[in-house]
Amino acid sequence: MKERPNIVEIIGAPCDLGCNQRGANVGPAMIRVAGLADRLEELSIRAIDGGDVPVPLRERLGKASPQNRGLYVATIGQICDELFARVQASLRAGRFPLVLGGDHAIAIGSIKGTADYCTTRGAQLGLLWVDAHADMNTPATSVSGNIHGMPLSTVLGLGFERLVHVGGVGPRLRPENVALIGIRDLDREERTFVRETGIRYYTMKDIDQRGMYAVITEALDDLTKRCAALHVSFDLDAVDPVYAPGVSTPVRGGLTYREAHLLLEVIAERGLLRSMDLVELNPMNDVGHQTTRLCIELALSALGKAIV
Ligand SMILES: [Mn+2]
Repeated sequence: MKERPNIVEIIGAPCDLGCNQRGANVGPAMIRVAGLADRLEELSIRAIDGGDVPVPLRERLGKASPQNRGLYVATIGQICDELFARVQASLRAGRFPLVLGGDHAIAIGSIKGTADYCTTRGAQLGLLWVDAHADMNTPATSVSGNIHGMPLSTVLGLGFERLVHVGGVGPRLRPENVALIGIRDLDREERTFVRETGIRYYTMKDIDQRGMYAVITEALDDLTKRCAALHVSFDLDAVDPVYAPGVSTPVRGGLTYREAHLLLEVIAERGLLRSMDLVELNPMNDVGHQTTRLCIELALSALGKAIV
């Protein structure tokens, strides 16, 4: 599967239950209204809108507290089970699932869906996690208890059992097949975990020193030794807040506009990208819809839009 995917299935996951801040649940609607499908069609990519996975209204679930945190874990588990099934169905139909978050917790469903699809076909999935944060907390290390800070450790097999077993299957991803790119804000225990778990990681310092092209080329050269398929989980907060203010947890010192595009352009050139998440757009914090527009542009770069 070297060619550019020519049918993209847009799947919305309008969930903000993984974080304290409201607003990420509006992300998929904003990206659609701003014209994602039309822009894909301009690239001669057929866009099919698969609609949203059902997400219950937060107002009807009650507030999360240390005492009833299980409430959101169970609900996020259901949302991710559904997303797991939807992503697998999309891949089976020969489509490219483009998953719109929602907070980053929803990536548990999409990544497990693609990883399980690959595993059952004897292939390994490579995961590129692009983020300001490592998202590698566990219920034991998390200060906030927010599940959007835990999805990477969850897909590696650590954390809430309900979420580790989304889709009814165990962990399907090997740590050596994961590359974390753009990190600059980690909790203390998370740092130890990132170092010890065996994943590849590239901090903003690495990107500053070596340049994005060298970093992403090295990451891809290694992943593609073992992996015939790639998934990108792109958290908008990886990008500097100057270009992407519309996120829930902005951190200064992030990717420039061009570094973000170059990353995805180089990934697209390899021809192995099978699925992608674009998460953590929070339109409530956006300035003039620029982060929504950036989401669309990044999707186009990942799907093969070249400058010339
Ligand atoms: Mn994240």
